[in-house]
Amino acid sequence: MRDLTVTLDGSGLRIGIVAARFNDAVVGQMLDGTRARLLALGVADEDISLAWVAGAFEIPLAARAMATSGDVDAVVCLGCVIRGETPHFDYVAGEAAAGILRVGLDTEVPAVFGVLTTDDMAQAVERAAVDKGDKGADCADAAVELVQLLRRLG
Ligand code: INI
Repeated sequence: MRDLTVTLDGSGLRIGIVAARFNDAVVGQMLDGTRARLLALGVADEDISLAWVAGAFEIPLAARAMATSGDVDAVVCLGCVIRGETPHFDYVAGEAAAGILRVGLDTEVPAVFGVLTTDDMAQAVERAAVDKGDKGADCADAAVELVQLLRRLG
């Protein structure tokens, strides 16, 4: 069997982050986790670009613009949609997920889905906090891994 596992080496990579301001306390935790892990993987701080948007629904368009700019190798999309806080949870969460997936497939620039979809704020904090679930760090790993895997697959 040919093993295509890649090493998580972020040196020289340029990573874009699109972060949604809605539920910014949670998203801020994920942002901290993403940035810290990218630096730990060797990404230079000046090669990390951050753009804020209003909510998760706005993420796909901004992510697409970043992906097609030629300035980044991957886009990490960070947001938090809480079921209890909106009757249109399914639309916001579903369209954000579908849109972010499309960005990756259409542009071939990895777009990582770091949008928490939870029933309540406690679940969101549990998954986002750097000293708990550290979802932001997972997104950094996913971005670097996918860039390296696509390079390897040619
Ligand atoms: N946006 C979020 O990122 N999270 C939410 O929980 C949320 N709620 O609860 O509605 C939310 N709504 C805003 C939406 O993403 C857009 O910004 C807004 O509809 C304007 O297009």
